[in-house]
Amino acid sequence: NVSDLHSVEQYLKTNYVQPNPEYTGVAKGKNVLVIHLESFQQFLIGYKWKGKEVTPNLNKIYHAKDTLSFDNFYNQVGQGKTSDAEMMLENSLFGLQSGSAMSSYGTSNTFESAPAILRQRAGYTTAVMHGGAGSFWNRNNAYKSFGYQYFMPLSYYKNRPKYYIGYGLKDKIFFDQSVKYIERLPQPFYLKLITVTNHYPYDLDKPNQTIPKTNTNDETVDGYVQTAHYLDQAIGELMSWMKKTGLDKNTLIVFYGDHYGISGNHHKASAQLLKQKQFNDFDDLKFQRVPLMFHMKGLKGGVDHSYGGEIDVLPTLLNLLGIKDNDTIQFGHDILSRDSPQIVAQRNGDFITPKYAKVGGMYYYTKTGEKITHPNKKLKTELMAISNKVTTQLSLSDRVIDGNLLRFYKPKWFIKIKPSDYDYNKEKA
Ligand code: GP9
Ligand code: MN
Repeated sequence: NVSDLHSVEQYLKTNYVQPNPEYTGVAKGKNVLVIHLESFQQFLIGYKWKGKEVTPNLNKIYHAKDTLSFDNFYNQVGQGKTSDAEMMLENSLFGLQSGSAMSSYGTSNTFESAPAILRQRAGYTTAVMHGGAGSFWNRNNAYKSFGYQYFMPLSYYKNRPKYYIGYGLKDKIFFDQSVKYIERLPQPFYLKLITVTNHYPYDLDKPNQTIPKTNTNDETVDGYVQTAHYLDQAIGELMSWMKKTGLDKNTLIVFYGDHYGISGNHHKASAQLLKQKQFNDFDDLKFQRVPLMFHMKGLKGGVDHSYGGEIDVLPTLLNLLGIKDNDTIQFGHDILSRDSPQIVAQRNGDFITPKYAKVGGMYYYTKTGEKITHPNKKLKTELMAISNKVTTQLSLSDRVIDGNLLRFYKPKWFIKIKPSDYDYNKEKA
């Protein structure tokens, strides 16, 4: 109810973090291409198997001088997996403690999402393309609530038995067929491409297995490098198409991993992959880091070690585009800001900061991974204060979603989204 809204507004006012002025508007007016790297973990960047780089294309992008790469960027998904990542990146609202916010509230809730903000503030044409079923995670309804003008799921693509694995078209085929739609998008566009081949249990047809499996003998882990390698090749093909068309000159590409691929109950195999002797819950949290990269011709790039999470991507992107967000209800902040608290909440109340982490009820020193078993009074107070900030941030975000509070608040420049304005059926495109 409205009193909840006041506590949300109060919290956001006191916790507002000024964006980094050095980056304000550096990508103003550019196309924004968001590439969703399915189940892609940060450790794959630079990882070699049998002397071969698993992801040579993404490695090159990661180290390029015009790429801003983050190496302490964490996924913050709950049970909603991909859909929680989408909820966070489009709204800077967390998914829920259980279930999928996009499935349960995507149809009926009021949102003030990225596509609507970019369209209303800067005339962007907005679209999502995905080689899987449009109904998965309730996307075909949620995207209307987010104000996406176009959504092209599998029904827009030519599908053949060999084209499809797991949850959708193989990424190379998906990209290859998407380019004719991308060419027809009015610019500037805000376009999200959702990949899917690098998805548990990492099946891939023999001709595409161009790197050997790993040998942990955990069959749900050993195929991971093969589908990651395949995804990377698909990215390489897309990047050369971008170059050929000149789109690379006026497009900011946002790469992000949506969540971990190897889940928390494969410690033995994960330790083998990382050539580590021991591997505990804290190692697992770090192992689940995912990439975030902003790649754009002329961008002052480099590897930034700031701690941040998926909740922070939208505010960071809006600052790069020169779009103000100080009157929106968003729970993240610009990762590049010097005033960032660098407290990265996990959906279950765990957290990590440059100094401390809380994983499964145990506290750790982040730098060394050492357990904090007997904190003195001062340290205990500090750890409790961080823990309280995390639970407050999560519970207020939950209230916005559970209470559909954006019905009662919008920035004065924002025009309320009408989902009925959008129709994603193919014949109407
Ligand atoms: C489904 C695909 C996979 O369309 O995005 O979703 P996930 O299982 O990772 O949530
Ligand atoms: Mn996913």
